[in-house]
Amino acid sequence: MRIESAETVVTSPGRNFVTLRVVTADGLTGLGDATLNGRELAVASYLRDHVAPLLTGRDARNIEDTWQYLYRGAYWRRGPVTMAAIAAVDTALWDIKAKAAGMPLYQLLGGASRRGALAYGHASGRDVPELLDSVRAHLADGYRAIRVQTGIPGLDSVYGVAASAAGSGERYDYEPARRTAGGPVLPVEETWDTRAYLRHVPSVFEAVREEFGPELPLLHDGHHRMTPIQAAKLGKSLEPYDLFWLEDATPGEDQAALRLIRQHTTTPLAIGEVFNSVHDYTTLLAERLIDYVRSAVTHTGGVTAMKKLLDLAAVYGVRSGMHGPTDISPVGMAAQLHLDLAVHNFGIQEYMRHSPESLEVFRTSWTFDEGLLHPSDAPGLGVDLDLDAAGRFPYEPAYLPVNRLADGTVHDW
Ligand code: GCO
Ligand code: MG
Repeated sequence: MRIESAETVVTSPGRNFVTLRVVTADGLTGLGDATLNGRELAVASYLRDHVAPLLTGRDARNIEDTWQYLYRGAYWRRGPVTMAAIAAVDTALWDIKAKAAGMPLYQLLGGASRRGALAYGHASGRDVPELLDSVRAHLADGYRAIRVQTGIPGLDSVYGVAASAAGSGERYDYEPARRTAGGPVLPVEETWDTRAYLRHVPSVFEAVREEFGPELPLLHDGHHRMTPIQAAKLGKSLEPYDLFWLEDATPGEDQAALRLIRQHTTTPLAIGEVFNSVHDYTTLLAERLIDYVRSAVTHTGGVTAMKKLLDLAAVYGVRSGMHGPTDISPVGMAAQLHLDLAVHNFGIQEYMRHSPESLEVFRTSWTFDEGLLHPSDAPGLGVDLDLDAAGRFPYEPAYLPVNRLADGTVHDW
């Protein structure tokens, strides 16, 4: 099964996506997601200029060997650009293998361990009443687990709060990367105050629990902004509201910081959406400092690497909670849904709905019923790429925001 071509497709149906499309001599097509929000063209060039020439003529069946060839063979290891590129190749080859077998990918990963994957959506509001409306809208749309983010009194714009907290049926999903047609574009700058945040958040969860009761799984993302001692304080102050998890309490590269948080709170902890390798997790797993692994297939080297990471996590009783914002393309999401269905240590799947334009370009077959996602039984990943539709949405430069403290100091966003 010889690889005939490997084409990198950049398209922007409402937001930018990078997709690798691998075609074999016997006519099978595989797709892989390589989208790195705000740095898309770096991965597109890595694939086009450095990886595609190595793929032509290779045997598409040898997924592990191709992974090692691209990882060890590059000499330079890890990093989000490299690992997103390897992920795209790996995912496309799994798509091809499953199509050749005439099976949905999850069958090749061991078969279904559950009926579907519990998904959480992103409720948000500029204030508490708007947030409560957004939670209601998510419940009406079928979500059975909900992430809660709000505006902070005194701050103009805050991570995780959608521009409009629309009602059911309307779009309410948060899209942080801002596009400016025609560029050049500079990132939007936001102002941050951790003390104001720490004062406000417990009252938000109190209001949500009062309105919706104790059952509903609630999640929250700290988005890397706290020091370890501030994160410990927040985890403690949220204990009465029984969170499903507190995510990215501190910047992820400091694994040892999690020790301090863990010593102070029983609020479950999730981390890893900006990680790109199993090596980012070794201390966190071996010392049981986290409860959920947040990596995405797209940024961690694909299905092969994600499965190995989740198997290592299983040894320590740590579960999956794969990253699923809209910047993970429908191809990347589908790959995760197959893993979600197959692995034993599944925890939860983040699921933000893609825009109607994105779903014109990427034809998905997954279903979302009663709060559970299922990847469908279509052979392969179950996603098709409409090249004509992709061509109608050319790339537009976009950046994620930059965060500053009131005195101008750059802070983690
Ligand atoms: C999440 C993430 C996202 C990121 C985004 C950056 O938990 O879903 O924090 O909202 O900010 O993916 O590209
Ligand atoms: Mg996050």
